Amino acid sequence: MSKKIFSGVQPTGNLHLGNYIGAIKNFVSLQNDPNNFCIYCVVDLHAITVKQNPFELKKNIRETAAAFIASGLDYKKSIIFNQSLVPAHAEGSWMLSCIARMGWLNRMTQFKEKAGKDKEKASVGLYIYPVLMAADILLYDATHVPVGEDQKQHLELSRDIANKFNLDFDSPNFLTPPEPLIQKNFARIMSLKDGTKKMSKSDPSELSRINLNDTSDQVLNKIKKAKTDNDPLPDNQNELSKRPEAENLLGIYSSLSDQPLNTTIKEFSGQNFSSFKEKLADLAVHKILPISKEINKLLKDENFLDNVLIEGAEKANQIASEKIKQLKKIVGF
Ligand code: AQP
Repeated sequence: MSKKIFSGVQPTGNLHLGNYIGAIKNFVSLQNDPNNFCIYCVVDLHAITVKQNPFELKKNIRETAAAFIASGLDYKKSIIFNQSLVPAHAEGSWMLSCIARMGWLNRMTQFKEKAGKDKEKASVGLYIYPVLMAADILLYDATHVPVGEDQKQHLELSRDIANKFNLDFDSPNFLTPPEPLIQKNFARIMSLKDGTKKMSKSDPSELSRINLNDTSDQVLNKIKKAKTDNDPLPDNQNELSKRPEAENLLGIYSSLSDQPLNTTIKEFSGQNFSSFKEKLADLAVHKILPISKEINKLLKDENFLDNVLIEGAEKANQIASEKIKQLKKIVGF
């Protein structure tokens, strides 16, 4: 079956191994299936839901585009663009925010996590972030959205918004409720400093994540310093659930070597962390270094990156502005 794919990544800093394993690796394999039509977006409107330095934001938009291309996304096969160049996203988001219910948004766990204890001080944008995400997806009639596990709840909200709009305006099938594409394995890569916390761009500790543009020395050092426990590596998966750091590192190894977790467990069972970490570091450097080199090469040509995004936005705009036109007509404008 042919799939229409849409997904996005926020330009909020260097992309890391969690973004790569949880999302971008999957973006590339979906793109390489000729049955699929793929749109990948640098979601800069999402990024400003928390305060950004304008100079850094511009840099991060280019860096995210460079990381996409360096990881294997091809701007000739997929549409690659940044969200703020296509006005339909903001316009669609407003109209859909009149469909979404407060009660639905109040249940979003990501807002609770990101807003922290003082949610009165969080931006309104952060609160309605999932509505903008729904607009992103629904404007392109995307059928499938590859995301990490952390975005599953937002995808369900997009489905609820699509169904309510279709019902409220008696327009069956006008908006397409999207299906999440969540990898069964390694959908959530954890911090190298705390196996119970998601690896994240906004974690203040650089040692918590491996960035896609890290040098080999940085990768080696971060893996060497990654938190572990004192026991040898286990011989079965059950034991891993009680050892989050071991589970995370073995998961990263399995994903990067494209082998099932059980095979990795067998390979390292009974060994101590130091010898396993050496193997993991070699593998991570082998996988990350070509991406890192390519990112740094691409970043030297800002015009090229800007043109990829502008040309992608022109193609995206053709699709999204047509959908907005129809949406306005249905709403009565
Ligand atoms: N740790 C992770 N494990 C697996 N997948 C992950 N993703 C992010 N972190 C992990 C997936 O990457 C895609 C892009 O994410 P994003 O940058 O748009 O937003 P995020 O989930 O908020 O990522 P970060 O790194 O945590 O950014 P900040 O710190 O800025 O909030 C998504 O598909 C996501 O699931």
